[in-house]
Amino acid sequence: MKKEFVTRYEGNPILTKDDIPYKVETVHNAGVVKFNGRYIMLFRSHLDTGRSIIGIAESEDGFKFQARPEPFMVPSKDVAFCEYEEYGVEDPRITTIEGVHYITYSAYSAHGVRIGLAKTDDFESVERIAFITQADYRNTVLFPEKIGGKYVKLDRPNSEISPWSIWISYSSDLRHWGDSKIVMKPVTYHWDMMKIGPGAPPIRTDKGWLSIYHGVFPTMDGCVYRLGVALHKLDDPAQILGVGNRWILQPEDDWEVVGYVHNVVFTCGVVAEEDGTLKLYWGGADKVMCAGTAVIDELVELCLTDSRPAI
Ligand code: BMA
Repeated sequence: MKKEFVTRYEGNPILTKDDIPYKVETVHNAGVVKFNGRYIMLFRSHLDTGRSIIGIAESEDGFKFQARPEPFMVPSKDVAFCEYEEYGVEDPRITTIEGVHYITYSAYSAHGVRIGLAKTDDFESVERIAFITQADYRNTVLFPEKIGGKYVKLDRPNSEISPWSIWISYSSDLRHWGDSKIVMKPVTYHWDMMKIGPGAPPIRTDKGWLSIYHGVFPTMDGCVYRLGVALHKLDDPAQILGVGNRWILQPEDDWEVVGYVHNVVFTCGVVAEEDGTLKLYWGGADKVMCAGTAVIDELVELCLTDSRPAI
């Protein structure tokens, strides 16, 4: 049996608050994409008000990142958006579709948390498009291509009356979404039994869309956030071909076990490389950014050969 699926980068954590040219308390839960041969990271930071903004950093090698002097997204002042972003913007995920980089982010306000969609061509300026959920949603990823002529997203509605599960929805224009269906649920007395949510945007493999998700287990000492994998059918991603029974990453390094929120590894970003590996990025204990690598085929095999039920 394979021992570890993710090899941690020896220089972790790769980005902390000390690397940021303005005052922040944390650097975590970042989306990452390759753009013009460089890696662009959009990371979340808590300010000392307890509210969050989104910063930007760049790298040549995907591990050593340099933060830019100014944040990339702060709560909007635009009347169309400000009411729903007053308490902050969080957890950006980046998906490139037909050359446009779309950013899904959690928008917090007195009305709860919902998902905003923004876009950029160049990571210099950003344009908000719309809110693509109502409250109470805080994890949404877009697939990187249209499937069956439609844009596709995974998200995780919060629920008081059923386990928090992953749903799929479709859209013709990225603004209006429908035909929603549940695709994946937590499993009782399993590492992801309390709640699951989409993590990094899915990546295409020969055998299906590989999706890295987070799962939460409640303990007497609080919740533990870990990462797992699921494989969705290429031409019909509502069908799950397998969900890995084992987690692929759990809090182990000191900065994953102790931080702003203890015992958390939480991903918003992955980059698939041409050599069949991927770079995985995760927030450690809601305080620092970490990175590691994995072999894509091994994660796909885990989904297909050691699978727990999707529903
Ligand atoms: C989730 C989100 C994430 C956070 C995680 C662990 O509900 O709030 O942003 O990383 O909890 O605190």
